Amino acid sequence: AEDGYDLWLRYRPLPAAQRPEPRTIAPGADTPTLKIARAELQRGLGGLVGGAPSPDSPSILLGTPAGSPAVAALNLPLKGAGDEGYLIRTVGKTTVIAGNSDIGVLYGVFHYLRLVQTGQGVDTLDILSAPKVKHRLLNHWDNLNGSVERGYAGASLWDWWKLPDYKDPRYVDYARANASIGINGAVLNNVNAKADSLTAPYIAKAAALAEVFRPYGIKVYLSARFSAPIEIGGLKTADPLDPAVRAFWKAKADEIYKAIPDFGGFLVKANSEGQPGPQDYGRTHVDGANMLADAVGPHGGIVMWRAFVYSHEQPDDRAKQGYGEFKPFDGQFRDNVIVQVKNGAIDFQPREPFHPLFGAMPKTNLGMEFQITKEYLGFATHLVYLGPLYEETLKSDTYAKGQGSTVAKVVDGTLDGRSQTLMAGVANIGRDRNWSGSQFDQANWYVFGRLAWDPEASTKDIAADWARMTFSTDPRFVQPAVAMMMGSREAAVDYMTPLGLHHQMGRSHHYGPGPWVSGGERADWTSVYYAKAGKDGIGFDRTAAGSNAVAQYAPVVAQRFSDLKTVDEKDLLWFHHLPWTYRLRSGQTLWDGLVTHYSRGVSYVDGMGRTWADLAPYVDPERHAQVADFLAIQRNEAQWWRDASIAYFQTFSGLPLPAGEAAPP
Ligand code: GCW
Repeated sequence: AEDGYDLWLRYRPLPAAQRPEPRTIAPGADTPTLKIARAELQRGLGGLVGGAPSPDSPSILLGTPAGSPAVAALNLPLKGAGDEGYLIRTVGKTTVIAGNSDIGVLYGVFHYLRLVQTGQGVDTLDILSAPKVKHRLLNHWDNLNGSVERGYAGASLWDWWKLPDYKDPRYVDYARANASIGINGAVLNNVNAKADSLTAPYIAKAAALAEVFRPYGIKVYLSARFSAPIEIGGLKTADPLDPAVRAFWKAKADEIYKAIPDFGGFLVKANSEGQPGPQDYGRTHVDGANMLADAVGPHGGIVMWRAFVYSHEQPDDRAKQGYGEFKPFDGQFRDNVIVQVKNGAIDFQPREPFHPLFGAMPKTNLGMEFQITKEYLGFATHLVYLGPLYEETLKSDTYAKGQGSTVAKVVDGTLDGRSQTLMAGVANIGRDRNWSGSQFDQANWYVFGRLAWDPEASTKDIAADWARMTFSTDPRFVQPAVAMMMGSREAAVDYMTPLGLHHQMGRSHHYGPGPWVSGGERADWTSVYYAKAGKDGIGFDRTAAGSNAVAQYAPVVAQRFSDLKTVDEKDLLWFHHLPWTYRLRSGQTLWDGLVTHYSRGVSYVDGMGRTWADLAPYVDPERHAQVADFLAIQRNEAQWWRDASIAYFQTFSGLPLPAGEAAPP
């Protein structure tokens, strides 16, 4: 069935005009990874190209200089390929796919197949590629009971009941899909972790998954609950300076590495949203992270310590807390600790300015955490391609070392010469046949992997690759589909939270509008806290006159955000509280402009519906119908967002709608 299970690795026959000649695949070393590489080539070319090669057909030679005399004899310049990269080069009638490691070769094979699959010529190639980020990880927020926190694609893929004895073949498909985009690690369990995940039975289950993933270059990692020494270690404390606690973690690490020799390490959410952490004992993030780092360090493991922290007390401005708690510790974390920072300081909103920690901790490994699952962007039914969101953040200039100090350069380590680099994505994968809950959400998994390999890549080009691989290489399909994808995130910003508004979603589930949400246990879980709408106007003043969150950015950036003449209007109400009659650059009042943005979001979704209808000839009926049905849901809900937001905010603005705008029902 055309249900999307194949993802972007469909390998259906290419149109004749795009089909290269059949090729023979030269025999070579039979390591587990190279066997997979050869089988993938066979499968890919068999499907895409078909036909039987003849004795004088061109051939493909793959391998490493160390494992293949034929590759070694070519004396290829493989230095730039590093540990995981590859060189694809045409030498006479042979295409060589070579790397310094088997996994590099497998990545090269996937690149080669992508060229074939997207209808690009493969006759003369000379491509050198190496990942710019070392740890390219999915973070699964998967619970041990099979549910997935913020997961919209069904239950967890990991069948904990049947592991370790039964290894679902789907684990191979998962590993293969990840390898095809360069992802090299998976944190198996939720950051809101249960200590059970570190007990012997679960270590055995994780080891079984690690065994399946290993030939695909994917390491497993676990989220560690900081209080595990109490819950499963029989201790009275989890104080990181307590010798018994330190001994517990050392022994735990030794036990894990015995079962999983290439275990990646721990991810930790500590002292945030009620999770235990070192501050419970009057200790610091450094004390906690370094203790765990010392436990896994001798085995080559890392600790990813999350900077998404905020306390239970009424915060001053939640946007400031991560920076406030971490910046003072710059230079104090061990070399194998990576501080994992969300792209923005609040929480995976449709749009946030980049997190002020980027660029602010030059003596610390800082990793990026993006969310692939669309917690705040309409779950699985809204078509929102996240490429432009990721790209906007990565291209943001921190000015930490003058102009050009982009977030991408912090993340890839080049700004401060760091090599423990990390890009993590909160996975959108579950047991749905289509993996991600919708056809188009597969693109978000895809673009995340490609950007982790190269944070400076163009997400438009990546969308085009994905659309060709997933649906059709016909330009009459690709061009409109990519255009539709590229504008889809801005449309969601428009109908949900235009002009710098944020966190206006329904309470706790975060689906649908809830700008009126107030009260409850925490102000910073309410929409009214973030929008600060009143008769006088709307927006969160983060300038020096307000919470002064702007001061956490480099002076040039702070200045730009603070000044109404220079702040980008897309961030306007993130940084400023303004009267309803404030004049936007368009000449419209703020009120009229807000209404216009909401409506523009709705019309964009309308347009996507029409575009998709026109694209029916290029898509199989099954996938086409599902996307069309989801777009209809999105259309209704964009309207709901618009109407609800306008109706609510109008109670403050007291202003009429601009001409031609329909009143909410
Ligand atoms: O935004 C919040 C989510 C929580 C999540 C938390 C986090 C895993 O609503 O579900 O918990 O972020 O990132 O820790």
